[in-house]
Amino acid sequence: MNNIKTGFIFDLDGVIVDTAKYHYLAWRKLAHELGFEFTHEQNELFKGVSRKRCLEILLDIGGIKATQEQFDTWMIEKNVDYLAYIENMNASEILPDVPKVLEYLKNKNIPIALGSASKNAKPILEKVNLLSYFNTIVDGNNVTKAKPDPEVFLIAAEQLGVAPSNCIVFEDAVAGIEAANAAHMVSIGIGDANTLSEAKYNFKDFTEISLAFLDTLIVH
Ligand code: B16
Ligand code: MG
Repeated sequence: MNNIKTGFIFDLDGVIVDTAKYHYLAWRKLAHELGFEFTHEQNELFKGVSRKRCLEILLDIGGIKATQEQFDTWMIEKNVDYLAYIENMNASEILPDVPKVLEYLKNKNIPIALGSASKNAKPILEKVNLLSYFNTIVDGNNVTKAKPDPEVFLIAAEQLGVAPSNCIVFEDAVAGIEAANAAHMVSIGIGDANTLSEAKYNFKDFTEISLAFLDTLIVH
């Protein structure tokens, strides 16, 4: 019988795959069309942030006022370009040791959720062949409030049937760590420890996470 009461929730971009580089290319293309530059540094502001909020920030950077119609058109245009960039993604783009961790949890029958701001999460997981590891996918299509609101993670916990305080969240974005903490979950920052200083634990990537450490997080 599976008596494990712990659930694991993974963010997508920056945790499972590096789609940030494709988001960047699509936003930069739009910025160029609108006549301004969009840098890698500015792209950092977009991590974990919803598509709508990203466009608002981009237009602020370019000093552009948009009508609602233009705003909607540019949202669609960015996503069409983004989908073209990710079209050929495959398993080679999975970040190091992510499959090892997923496999370990799956073999222990531990429920696993995706908790992402992206509305393209499911097709991306399909492309990289990881969809079958997830008991539930909660993404930008299922939430009304974006991270740092805890909604995405609370829905994931509910769908996994696990108490929020027994959920572990892997996140690469400041807003995501804030959301996990607000949900009273165990937050694990993946990336720069200084940037993600609010996380309970910090790792550069999954190669630093041992299976013994995962065991310490699992409540029976
Ligand atoms: P989409 P995550 C986030 O993914 C990205 O980090 C962020 O840059 C992007 O704007 C957001 O998804 C929405 O993505 O345009 O595909 O709906 O880190 O929450 O997995
Ligand atoms: Mg992310």
